[in-house]
Amino acid sequence: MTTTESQSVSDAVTAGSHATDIARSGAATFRTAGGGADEARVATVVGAALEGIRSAIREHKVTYEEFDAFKRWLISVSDTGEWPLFLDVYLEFEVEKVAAETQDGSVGTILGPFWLDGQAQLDSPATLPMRDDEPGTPMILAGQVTATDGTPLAGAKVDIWHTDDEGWYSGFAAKPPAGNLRGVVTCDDQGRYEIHTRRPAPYTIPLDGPTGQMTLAAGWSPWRPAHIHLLVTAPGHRTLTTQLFFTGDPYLGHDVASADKPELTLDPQPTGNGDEVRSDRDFVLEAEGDRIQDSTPIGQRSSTSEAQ
Ligand code: MBD
Ligand code: FE
Repeated sequence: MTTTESQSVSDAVTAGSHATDIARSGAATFRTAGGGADEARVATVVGAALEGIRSAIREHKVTYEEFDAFKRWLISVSDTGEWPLFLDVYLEFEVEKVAAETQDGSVGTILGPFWLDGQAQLDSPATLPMRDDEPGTPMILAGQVTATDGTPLAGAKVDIWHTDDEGWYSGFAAKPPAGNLRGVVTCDDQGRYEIHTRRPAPYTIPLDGPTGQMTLAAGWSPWRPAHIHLLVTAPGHRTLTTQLFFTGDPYLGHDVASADKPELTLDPQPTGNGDEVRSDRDFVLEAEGDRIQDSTPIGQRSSTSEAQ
C-alpha cells in the first residue's frame, strides 16, 4: 500500500506504514553507525528495561486481563506500523538528552518519525514546494550556519520539514501532495539561508491508532506544539537535529513528545508584506570527531570555550 492510495484506511495506518518502512531501511544513517551487541551491555540495558516493567506489575498488582490487553495493544502497534511513532513520542527525548550531554553547538531535539530522504534540493533564498493556494501565514525563516569558532560554513545544508496549516505532514497523510513543505536548502558562501514557507499548525498524533488510544486512555494530551523540523549539515561537522517552536503556543511545555525546549522558541515578527512574518535563527555546528572520545558532560568540562 502506498500512502497516496490510502484515503480508505485510518490516519494511524497511513502515517504508520510509511514510517515503519523508513525505520526498517535505516535511512536515517546520518545519526549513528548502529548499536553494538556487547553481551554485558545487552544484559544491563535490556535487564533494566524489563525490570522496570516487572516492578510496575508488582507495585500496581497488574491483572491477567491487563496483561492480555497489553499483548493486544503491542500487536496492534505492529499491525498499524506505529512503532516509530510510539518510540519517538514516548522514548526518543530521553535518548536525545543522553546524546546532548556530550554535544557542543546549537541545542538539538528529537528527529521524530516523519523525516523523508530525497526531497527538493533548493538554493537560498528558497521557497519550499507548496500548493498554489497553500493555506496559512506566509513565513520566512533565515539565518547563518557557523562552526563553534564562528567561522561561516559555506555550502551548509538546511533540511526542513513541517506540517501544513492543518497539521498534516506530506508523505504521511493523504491530503498534502508529495514533497509539500519539505526541502533541502543550500546556504550561500557565508553560510546564510533564507526559506520562504507557511507557518505550521499544532499537531495531534493519530487518535485512531494504538499510540493515540493509549494516550487518550491515560487522559494525556495527544498534542505537539506547532514546530519546524531541521537537519543542519556541513562537511566535517556533526549533523544538528533540531526543531523550532513558537512563542505563545498553548501546547508549549505540554508536548506529548516532550521535545520542546525554551532555547528553541521563535517569535516571528511582521515583515510589513501582507500578513507575512519572519524569524531569524543561526545554527552552530561542532566539528566531527572533536568530542567523540570525551564522555564528560559539557557542563562538567574544564574548558571555557563551549558554544551556546
Ligand atoms: C511529530 O510530528 C513529531 O515531530 C514527533 C517527534 C512525534 C510525532 C509526531
Ligand atoms: Fe513533527
